[in-house]
Amino acid sequence: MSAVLDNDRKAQLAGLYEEMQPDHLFPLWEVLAKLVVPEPQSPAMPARWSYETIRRFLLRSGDLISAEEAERRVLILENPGLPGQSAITPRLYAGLQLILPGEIAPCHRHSQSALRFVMEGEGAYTAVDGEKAFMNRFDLILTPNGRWHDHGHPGNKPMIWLDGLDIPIVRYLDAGFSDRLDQPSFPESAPPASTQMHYGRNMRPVRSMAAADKAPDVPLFHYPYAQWSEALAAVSAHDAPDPWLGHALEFLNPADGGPVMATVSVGVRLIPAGFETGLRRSTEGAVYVVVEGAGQVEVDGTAIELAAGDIVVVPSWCAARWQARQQLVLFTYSDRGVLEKLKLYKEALA
Ligand code: GTQ
Repeated sequence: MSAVLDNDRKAQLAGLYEEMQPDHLFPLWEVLAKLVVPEPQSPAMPARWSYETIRRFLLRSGDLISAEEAERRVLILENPGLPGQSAITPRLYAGLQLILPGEIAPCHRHSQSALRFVMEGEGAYTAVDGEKAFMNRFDLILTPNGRWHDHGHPGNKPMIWLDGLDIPIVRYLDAGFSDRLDQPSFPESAPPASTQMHYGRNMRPVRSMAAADKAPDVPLFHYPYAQWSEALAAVSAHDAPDPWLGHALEFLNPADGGPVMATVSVGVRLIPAGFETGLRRSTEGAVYVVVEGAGQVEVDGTAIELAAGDIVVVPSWCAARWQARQQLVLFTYSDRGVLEKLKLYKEALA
C-alpha cells in the first residue's frame, strides 16, 4: 500500500482487519505488491552439490537401510531456499537413488512423472509396466505418470542415478494418487528393450485397424547415452554454438514431437572448450548435471565452479553465463514445457 495514512486511519484499518479475520477475509491492498511482482523473484537459490559428497552419504545409507525397506533409497537435493519442501526448484524435485546388487525397489505407480539419469554403475534395470530397460552410465530413463515401475539390480556393483520428478507440481495441483503392487516386481509384459525397438529410431509402429490398440501417451522410456552423445557430437562438429546455450538438443516424445513428458523437459548441452555464453535469464527452473569437462557457471553474479558429477540448479529468472575451460557436456531438465503450455515462458538475453 503506497498511500501515507495518518495514525488514526491506520488504527481504524488495523481494527477492521482484526474484526474480519475470524471470517477468513484479508485486504488485498496490504499484499498486492508481493503478489503481483514486476519480475520473478524465486524463493529458490542457485546451488551446487558435488557428486562425491552425495555418494558418500548415500553409500552409508546403503549400509543401514535396504531398498525394500526404504521403498526408494534416495537422498533428496533440497534447495537451500526451500527448506522442508523436498524441492530443488519450486516446481521440480531432484534426488540421488542407490540400488545395490541383488536388491529390488518394489513396484508402485503414482501421478508424479519421473526421469532417471544414471550417474554410476551398470546392470540395474527399471521396469515400466513390466518391460525392463537395462541402464548404463548417462542413460536417460522415464517413468511417465501412472505407469507401474520397479527397479532391480542383477549386477555386481552399486548403481546410482539422479531422479528428477514433478513432485512439487503435482502437490501444487492437489492431484497426487499412488498405489503399491502386491508383489515386488511387475510380471514381465514384453522382452527388455521392446519399446526401444518400436519407437527408438524416430519411427512408430503402424498396424491394421483391427489389430490397433491404443499406444501409451509417452511410449518411449529409454534414451541411451550411446545415442544422445553421438547426436550431440555430430551437431557440435557441424554447427556454430548458440551464443547463450552452446550446442543444445532436447529429447522428444516420439508420439507427439513435444517434451518427453508434459511436466518435465529434458536435454543435453555441449559447450566447447574456451567458449563463454552470453548472459541468459528464463522463467524455467533448471537442473544441470555435469557429465564431463570443467568450467564455471556464473549465476546472478556468483561464480559456481563445475567439475564432472556436479549437480547445479538455476532457478527462474536468475542470469546465467556458462564458461568451459574443458569441453563441458551437460544433462539438463526443467519445467519449460509447462511454462510454454501456460504461455508463461520468457527469456531475456544479454
Ligand atoms: O523411483 O519411483 O526419488 O517414487 C522419489 C519418488 C524416486 C521412484 C524418487 C519415487 C521414486
